[in-house]
Amino acid sequence: MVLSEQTWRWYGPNDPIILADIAQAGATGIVTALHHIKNGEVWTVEEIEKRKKEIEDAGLTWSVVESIPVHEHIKTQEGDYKKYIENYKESIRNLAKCGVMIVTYNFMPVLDWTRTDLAYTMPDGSKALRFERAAFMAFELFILKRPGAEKEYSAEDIAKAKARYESMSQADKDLLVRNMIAGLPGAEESFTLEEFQKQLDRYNDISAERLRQNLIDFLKEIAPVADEVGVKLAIHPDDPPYAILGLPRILSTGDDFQKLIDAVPNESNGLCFCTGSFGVRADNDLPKIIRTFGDRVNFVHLRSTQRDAEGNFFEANHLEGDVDMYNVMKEFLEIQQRRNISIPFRPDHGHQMIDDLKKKTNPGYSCIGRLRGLAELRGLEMGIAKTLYK
Ligand code: DNO
Repeated sequence: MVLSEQTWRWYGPNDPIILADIAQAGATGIVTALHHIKNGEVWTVEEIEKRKKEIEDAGLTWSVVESIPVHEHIKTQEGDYKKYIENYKESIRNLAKCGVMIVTYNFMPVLDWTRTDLAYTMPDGSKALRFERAAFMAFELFILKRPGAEKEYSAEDIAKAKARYESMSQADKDLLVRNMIAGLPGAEESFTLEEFQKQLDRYNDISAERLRQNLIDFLKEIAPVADEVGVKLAIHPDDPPYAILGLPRILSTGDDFQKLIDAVPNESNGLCFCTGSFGVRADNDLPKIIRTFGDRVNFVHLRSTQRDAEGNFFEANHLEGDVDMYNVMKEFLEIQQRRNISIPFRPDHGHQMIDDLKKKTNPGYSCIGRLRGLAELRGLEMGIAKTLYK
């Protein structure tokens, strides 16, 4: 019987959760990045080894890189983008030299993941992350005032956004702006409103097809290097999984990933199967996606979301919400038996709860909520595995 490798995202020495806490949580693998290295620069063997030693001294293993950020110029194919691609290859080679063999990345323009509310109170008093559509539209139409945005919404939506905007105090507006553009944990960029609009403008002439082609061009360069040194790539889906702010999106569905494999069939070209991101779309059948791409799933994020008819969603407890976690886990286990390897997963996000409510924590990445998620998920895994496999 093959079980998954249970991992935990750690933001490095500045993370308020220390490696010893993670060992107590029951994870064995660490998911981290060299956040101090500027986007686009090479991760040297020396820097990688230093971080690796710190992790190993705590009795843990550096299992997954999340992420080597992809420089914006690679996404738009501007300026020095060829140099940045060469640097990316070098970082992959250096990671392989140090035995860190899975690399997560995303190809979302400008922003990484996006939420409007980082402290949405659940009925039990814990706090969750939430995407509220009316607040999002209020930001786009009345705070950022993105040129042309009003053409993308119905009159009814615009009225909703206006009412929402008018209901906000100045403090609410400031907080919304911070949540939207100040960079959530893991995002390597943060902006002022003016800079943000400038960044969006860089994509004015880039359609989804063009962005997809730029991703394919990037993969055609890096996948052969990853193949050669044995590194597995894991692209993270768009979060949320649809176009926002007029930006093109190219990894929101299983079909999107299929296009990448068709264009770049290299063995290393793989997926970070994130149930929380894909799960926001009702038309994404999660057990089917993981089954379809079983051989390409190199890393898994397990988390659930709960949608409503207005287009809002909040992050639910790991075994609740819209994600069919039981069937996802079953498929995940099946893949691992078939491939005869342990694939790393991490409990993605978690509610801020219990003692963490009194602490300053990284949104989504407090300790106790993720501990609850990990405990529930590993119990689910063990239960299914013991029933199905001997
Ligand atoms: C959010 C994360 C993302 C993810 C990147 C991968 O919690 O899932 O920040 O790490 O998109 O490149």
